[in-house]
Amino acid sequence: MALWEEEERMREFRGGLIGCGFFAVNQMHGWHDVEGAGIVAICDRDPERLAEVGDQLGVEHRYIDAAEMMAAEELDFVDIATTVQSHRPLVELAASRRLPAICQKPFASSLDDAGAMVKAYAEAGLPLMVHENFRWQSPIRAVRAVIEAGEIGTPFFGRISFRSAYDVFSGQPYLATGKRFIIEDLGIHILDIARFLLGDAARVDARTARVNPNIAGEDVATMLLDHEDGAASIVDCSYATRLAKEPFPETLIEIDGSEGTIRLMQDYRLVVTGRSGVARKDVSPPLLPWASRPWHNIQESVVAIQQHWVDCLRSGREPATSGTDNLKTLALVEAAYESAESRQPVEPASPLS
Ligand code: NAD
Ligand code: 89V
Repeated sequence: MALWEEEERMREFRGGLIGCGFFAVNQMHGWHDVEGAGIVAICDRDPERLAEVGDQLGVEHRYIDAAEMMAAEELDFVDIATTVQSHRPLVELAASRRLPAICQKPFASSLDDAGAMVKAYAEAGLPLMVHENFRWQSPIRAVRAVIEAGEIGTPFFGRISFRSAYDVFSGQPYLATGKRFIIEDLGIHILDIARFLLGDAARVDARTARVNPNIAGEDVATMLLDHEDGAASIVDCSYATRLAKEPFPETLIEIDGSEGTIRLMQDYRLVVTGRSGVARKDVSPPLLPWASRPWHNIQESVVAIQQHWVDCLRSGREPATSGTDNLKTLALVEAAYESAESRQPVEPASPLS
């Protein structure tokens, strides 16, 4: 169902961004590149961050309180770029003001909170999207396109792997302090990619480790997934892996199918061995004018997911990573922690049942 009458839907949508921290700068640049929407007001409870981002990106309307911004501005949506603790109150506030919302990952730190946000938006009849951008990276989409084309037949095995020793803590110091780290912050993206490529998973068996003594949570996770369509996959993540050439933030992928294989290797090299023979392709993401290596892969995906949001608002389509969809990724995160704790396979919960 389209939300707006035709004329209304063709105008530029007015967004308000909440949380002007480390990652929001990418989102702000992304909004400049997106067609059909722009950010007209920003909010951060930290006046310094507010001033810095407002000055850098040229936004005059600035608020330290999200409720005030929502009341004072004529907004079509809000983009919530804060850390997880504030997601539920901000999303519920936006729902109460009947504002479509994008919320950063991790959507919530519990399935109950996530389910409550999804329920609030379902009752309001409004769109809610989780900013789960990794599946929007062009190399990942290239892999999915090969599977969809039937080039390798029916997939029966996958390995979705993110191994690095990149210092993520200097940009995001909070990552070093939480009881949970790599599955909740990074594994959540990689589990979502596994779902995107091989479908939903019915069981997960996980092991975790903490190698870096200076952080509180786990920095290594190895997960075995049983997908509902019959494939098995290994999702492995590490921030304790020193390699000859640092691959951050590349996700490396192996998919084996009944008719062939896909390999997405370091430096964005894609090799497909399939029905049409062997094909090699460079699937490097473009370096956008405002982007910087090695983050350009993630930065490009920010533009793609935000454009998808605008296209969905216009058409009334449900976003691919809607709140409802993301519950399944979040349920895998929870199941992985439970499995690592019990050392037993765990079936992810069905949060809305
Ligand atoms: P950050 O701490 O640098 O920024 C968060 C900002 O939100 C801070 O400036 C803080 O003052 C502000 N804030 C918090 N609560 C607020 C509230 N109630 N009202 C107004 N302002 C509030 O964090 P970050 O590193 O930018 O991460 C933000 C989110 O983005 C996290 O959930 C993180 O997991 C996610 N993230 C996603 C990606 C990705 O690729 N999708 C990459 C990095 C971070
Ligand atoms: O994407 C993220 O959520 C980031 C990073 C890539 C550093 O893990 O926190």
